[in-house]
Amino acid sequence: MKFISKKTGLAALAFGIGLSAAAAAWSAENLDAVMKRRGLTQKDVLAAAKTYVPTGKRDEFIVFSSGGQSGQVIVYGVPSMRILKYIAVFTPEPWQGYGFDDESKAVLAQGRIDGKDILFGDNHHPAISETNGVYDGRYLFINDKNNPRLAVIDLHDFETKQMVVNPIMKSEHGGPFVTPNTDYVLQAAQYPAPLEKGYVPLEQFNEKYRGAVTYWKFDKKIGRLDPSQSFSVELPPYSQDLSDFGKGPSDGWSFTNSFCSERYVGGIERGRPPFEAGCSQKDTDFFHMINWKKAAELVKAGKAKKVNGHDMISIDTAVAEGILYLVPEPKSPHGMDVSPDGKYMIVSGKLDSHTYVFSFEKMMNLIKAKDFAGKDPYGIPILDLKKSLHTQVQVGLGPLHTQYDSKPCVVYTSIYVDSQVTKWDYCEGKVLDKISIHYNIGHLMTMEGDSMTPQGKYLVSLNKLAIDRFNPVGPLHPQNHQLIDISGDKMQLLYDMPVPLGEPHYAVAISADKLKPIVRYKSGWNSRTDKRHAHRTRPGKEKVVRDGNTVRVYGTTIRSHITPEIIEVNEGDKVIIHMTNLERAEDETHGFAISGTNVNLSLEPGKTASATFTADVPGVYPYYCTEFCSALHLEMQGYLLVKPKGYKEAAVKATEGTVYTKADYDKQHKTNVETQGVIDSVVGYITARNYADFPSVVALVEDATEQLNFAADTKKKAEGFAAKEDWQNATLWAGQWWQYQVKAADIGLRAKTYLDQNGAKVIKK
Ligand code: RUQ
Ligand code: CUA
Repeated sequence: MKFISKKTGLAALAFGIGLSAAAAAWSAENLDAVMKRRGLTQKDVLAAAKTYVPTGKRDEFIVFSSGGQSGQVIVYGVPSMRILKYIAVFTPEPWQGYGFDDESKAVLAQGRIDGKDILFGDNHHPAISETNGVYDGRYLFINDKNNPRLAVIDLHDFETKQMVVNPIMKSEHGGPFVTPNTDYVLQAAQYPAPLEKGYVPLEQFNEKYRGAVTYWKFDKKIGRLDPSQSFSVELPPYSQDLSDFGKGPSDGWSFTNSFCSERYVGGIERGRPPFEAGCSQKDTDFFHMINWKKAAELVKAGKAKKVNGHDMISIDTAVAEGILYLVPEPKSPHGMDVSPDGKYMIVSGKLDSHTYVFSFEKMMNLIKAKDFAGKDPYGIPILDLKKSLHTQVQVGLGPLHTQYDSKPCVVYTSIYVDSQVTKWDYCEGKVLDKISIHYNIGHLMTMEGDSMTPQGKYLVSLNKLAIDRFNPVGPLHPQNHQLIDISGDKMQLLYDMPVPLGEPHYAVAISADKLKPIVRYKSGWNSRTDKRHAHRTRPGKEKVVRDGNTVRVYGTTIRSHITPEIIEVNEGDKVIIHMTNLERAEDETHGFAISGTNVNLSLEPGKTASATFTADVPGVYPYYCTEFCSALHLEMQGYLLVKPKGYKEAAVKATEGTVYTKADYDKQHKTNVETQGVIDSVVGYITARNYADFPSVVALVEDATEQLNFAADTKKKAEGFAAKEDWQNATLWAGQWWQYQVKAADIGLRAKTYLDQNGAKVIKK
């Protein structure tokens, strides 16, 4: 059964050339009536007006949010809070073919630990690459706390390209953070553990367990981390936590706080009080100040030692070389946020109601004067807390993270226990405003708020629980992102967005105009390596190559067929399928899935993706395109035939489902000739305009031209068979000729609509 009849198909084409439909009439109901009917207040309507993005319009900022335990990244727009995409990172994701095609499996394989596939990630902190301290929109980094890993996402196509496993840590939390030019990406350990592999009893915690900070070298040109040029600084077994890089005057330094500097090891079952008691005894913990630029020089000078093949500067070397200091900070701290000008470090202690503003200048003066308050058990100099402080502000109970406004000195701190956001002035040290959020705020985020150029305008509160906020969906609730307007003196709550994908720890937001993602790949592209695919296929060059027991299929997809349509293999063969999507038009993605094989490819325009499997069970396996790509999408199908071992082909003649006559052929031929008239008028319309000035129309025209070339080829075939009075082949090829025409016309109409909507000009009559 055909999806559209030939008649209506043609009518639709003709309609497309004609006038557009009249604008839909507006409903007679006015705003007051709607407010009354839906029980909305003035305030609600104002908030709605501030977040509503009309149909066809786009958001001003793009948010990259951690997807928490889903191992993914959630992309959404501000102010609309519309979700745009999940980026697959540490976890297989079938829609994107991630973990289902060979190319992305290779990325996931980089994240193996001790040879094991780790298909879960606990994402915490996304970070956008910077140039001169400003978000440049090129790369996104995200960490996995549970397995100490880091991933690189290229924002030119929003795909995960690389994963690295920390060579010395067992868990990791404070990262990633980037230097102002993204030459290094920082990752700080969380739970202390032996740095070398193997077992060490907890009794040797103080001597053998360690923390660390790793500085991953990033090559911005190729967009990859370089493990061979990366290094770590060994730290005491204090649970390191959030970190930040210095900037401006503090560029060259990094700051990493810690909790449980008591070095408590717990053990309820051994009759000891639990971790929570032993880790919160002291009034202060320590943050670590590390001169990473000098550390990099020390590594170059050969002063690092190798641990698991990785360069690490020991605590002793760091102390002797004067690159490591400790500063007391409020207990159980959870944020470390360097001011946009790089002069201050703001730290909050979860168990303190104050937020502390440290002065980089004061701390450097203490270091220069060797004015230390003491040493920790590992010999690291400790600065005096009071002498390091710029100011201390009472912001509320359980302060966590701080983000910066575009207005000078203005910051926002999340207040976990009080469930509030406090707006305050860190220069003057005074509170300016408070707003209650729905529940248990964790991180908070302002637009580009951790860069040197915060954009202000909006703040998102990332709340840990949703409780009764949304329609009930069972015991596992979504979490809640709340959008807050910070453009005025008073904060105003605008919108609640349930986040249905793990605990979103942190998010970053960038001006949408800084992102320039591509809409198609260069033809035959391996998107994971960003190179031409070694097994790409040009149109007409599709083939199946057998080499012993290995069958390699070089296939293509284009509206609306997969080539080849029949793949025949023998039981036990290793099958490798490379599919190239020949389309150029924006959003013409095809999928490729084979029944019972776990094969599912996402083929965006230009992409080549592969699937490798063993055909171990004889049988018939339909395959098809999984994206509704055209009216004949359902017909985008084929068969994988796996023949049993030793199967002998019997000579059976196939019988046709339907037999065609001369009358059928003539009817089809007439339709095709009429259709060509319609196409010619669309082509005339487009070529009379400056379409070459619109790259997306050029891509459409290229695709349409290709379809028309196919149409011309099949026309010849149909007419050739008609000359031989083979009406079966003649009619079927004439049908295919018409298919190509329809696709060409369909693409042509898309181009025409685009030109009409984007102010194309007539260049010739
Ligand atoms: S988390 S609520 Cu950054 Cu992992 Cu703080
Ligand atoms: Cu291609 Cu559906």
